[in-house]
Amino acid sequence: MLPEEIVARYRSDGFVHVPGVLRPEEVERYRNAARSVFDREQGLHPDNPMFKQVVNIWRRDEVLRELTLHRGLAELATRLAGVPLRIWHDQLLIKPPHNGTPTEFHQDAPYWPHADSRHSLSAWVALVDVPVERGCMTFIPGQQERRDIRATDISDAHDLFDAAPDLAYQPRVTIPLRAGDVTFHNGYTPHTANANDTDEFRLAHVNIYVDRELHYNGRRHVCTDPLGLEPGDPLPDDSFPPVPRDRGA
Ligand code: AKG
Repeated sequence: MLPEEIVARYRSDGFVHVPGVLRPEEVERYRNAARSVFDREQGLHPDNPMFKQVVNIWRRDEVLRELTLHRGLAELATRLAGVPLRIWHDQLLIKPPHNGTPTEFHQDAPYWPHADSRHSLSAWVALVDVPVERGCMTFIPGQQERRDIRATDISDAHDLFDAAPDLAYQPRVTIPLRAGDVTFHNGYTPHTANANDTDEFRLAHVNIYVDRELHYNGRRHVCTDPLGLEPGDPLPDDSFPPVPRDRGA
């Protein structure tokens, strides 16, 4: 169970680092699976040097499905969020060695077609050691109540600060991770990840959890476009599984 102090820190900062969530043997299994996905899947934007982004791998890979639906991670996320959750989507974000391209500052939730959402958060799971030089995350603390910022361009280093100039002068917190560590961040916490300037792959698996009771708002998104949802519909359980799953499910 998470100490109250960690939950309090998440609530005030909008992110928190939880070391050692995965055991070394789990990490190795998921890392091998992620590496083979890198070799066999094209990802969303094949020409983008920022990362290879493979979405909803839980539907195609039995091993990574376990990570996306991981009970321990879902329990931690639920404790932090304080509301029942479902998976919105997962994503493998793989930065090859010396990729030369950071993921620029943004909030996540403005991209999503959600209404009535009480909380959303991501679990960013390090499948390798991620020192600063390999592309770990940096957060701007205490900004998770901001709802005034448009969706910004993650390939433009200035766009978030054009949209919200005051953020340029806020302190930033950079969190290097050991393999098996996780950072959880609120869907509205501004964050960035630097380029991978090492000889090793940066392998990160991200579980994105959202309020189980939210509704689709009608906007286009790669995860909902194929489903024919109407504005006001709940997200269907088969595509966006409620978590933690019932034991044995
Ligand atoms: C996220 O998980 O929301 C990110 O933006 C991750 C960026 C990255 O890992 O490069």
